[in-house]
Amino acid sequence: MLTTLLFALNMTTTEAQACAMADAQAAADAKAEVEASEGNKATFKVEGMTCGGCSSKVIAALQGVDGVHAAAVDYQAGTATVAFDPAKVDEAKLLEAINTTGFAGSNS
Ligand SMILES: [Cu+2]
Repeated sequence: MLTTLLFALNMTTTEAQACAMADAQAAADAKAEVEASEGNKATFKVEGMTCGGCSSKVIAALQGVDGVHAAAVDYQAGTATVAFDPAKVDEAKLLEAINTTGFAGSNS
């Protein structure tokens, strides 16, 4: 409910929409970089994100995990894509890191 309200407020100005488009492009670029990185790749669903601040929080949590090479988060699509070393970290640990941010991560 709060999430819906915040999203509605966020979309009340044209400036916010222009930013949303730029954010979507930045997220797509970051995702392409992750997919080009070394290691295993995994994409998770992340629920509840509403802005670039939210995605930054999730990216920081993932990058703080030992074995993570790169992480890209798209708050509009509600996804996190991670490149990681499977010898150091697994998908369960990555989900745990996402969940420490307060957003609900799950296998997509
Ligand atoms: Cu946010």
